[in-house]
Amino acid sequence: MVDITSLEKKFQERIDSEIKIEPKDWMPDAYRKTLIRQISQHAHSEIVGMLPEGNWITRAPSLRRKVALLAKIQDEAGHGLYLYSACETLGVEREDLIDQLHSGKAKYSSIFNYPSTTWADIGAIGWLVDGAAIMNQVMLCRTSYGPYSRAMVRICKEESFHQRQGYEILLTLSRGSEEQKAMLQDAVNRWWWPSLMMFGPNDKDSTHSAQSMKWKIKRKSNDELRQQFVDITVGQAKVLGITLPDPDLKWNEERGHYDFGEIDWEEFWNVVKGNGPCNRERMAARKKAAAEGQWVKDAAIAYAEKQRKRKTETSRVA
Ligand code: FAQ
Repeated sequence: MVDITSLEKKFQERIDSEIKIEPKDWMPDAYRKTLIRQISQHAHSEIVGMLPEGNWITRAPSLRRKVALLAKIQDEAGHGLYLYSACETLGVEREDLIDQLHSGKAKYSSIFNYPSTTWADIGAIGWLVDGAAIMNQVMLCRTSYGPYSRAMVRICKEESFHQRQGYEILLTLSRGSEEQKAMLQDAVNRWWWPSLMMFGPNDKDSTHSAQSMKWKIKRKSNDELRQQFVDITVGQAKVLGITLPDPDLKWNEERGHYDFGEIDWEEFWNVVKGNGPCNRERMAARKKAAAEGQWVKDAAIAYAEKQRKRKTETSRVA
């Protein structure tokens, strides 16, 4: 009989020795389950995350801006695909994951349920949303599950480019007319708090953190990463000549960090539960895209099947 306790002990020893876990290795069911949960949520976030930016493709202020925005959104589709592939190595079907998203069972990042109402929002998404995503994802390059960790290395390279293009949009606005400066400030006022929410609940309220840290799926806690993000971002805001919408934000000499105000957790959980400003709109857009793209999937499957048959016939003749 298999001794689960000794398998679990060996598994934890591998993690503690920084040996990556690969798809065919033995792993506890709960490790597999939490990875499927986190990686699929992450994949869904990348795909739903294309929508607020997609809203501005036809209205980008110049050809150069349009090309960069298109490329960024395509990168995000690619990130979603690497992550769905990484998730499939854990024994789940991509179609099932997508069904869970469409039926409202699966979560995706709260941030993508806010509207992008002006061009400055595209800069703010790049600077703050990609900035927060990178802060979280750099540690995930060292996550204990091999396929996830390798996907993250590639994703992080692209995300840092996204963050810079967003910041550059804002820098341009900051040197523009009074209206442009006001548009920049307004976008940052609206995206600041939702960006801080991206890191998840406070450590004391985080359901999965302790176990995920033990398994080295997560290397830093939600609060640690949020603090790191605030510390880095304040200086960048000064260069833009804007204020961050938090009267409690101030340098704490003793802690060597910025103190910041309390997040509106009621708003956060409301958005997570599906009642944010754009949750319904986002899901409707995803479902419409899936239905309208079904013929492409059908055609690709039919083509692959035809190729497979042709190969079998050729090898029979030979
Ligand atoms: N939104 O126990 P914890 C991007 C849920 S990618 C919604 O702390 P955990 C790229 C959490 O799932 C952004 N739900 O959970 C881009 C759990 O619920 P469950 C996405 C949230 O997993 C940029 C419950 O709360 N990044 O932005 C959120 O240990 C620009 C309790 O929470 C990733 O997914 C939230 N913000 O820590 C694309 C990174 N926070 O599952 C386009 C990978 C928490 O029990 C444009 N994920 N919840 O039902 C992670 O690192 C982790 O999953 C955390 C949450 C840190 C997000």
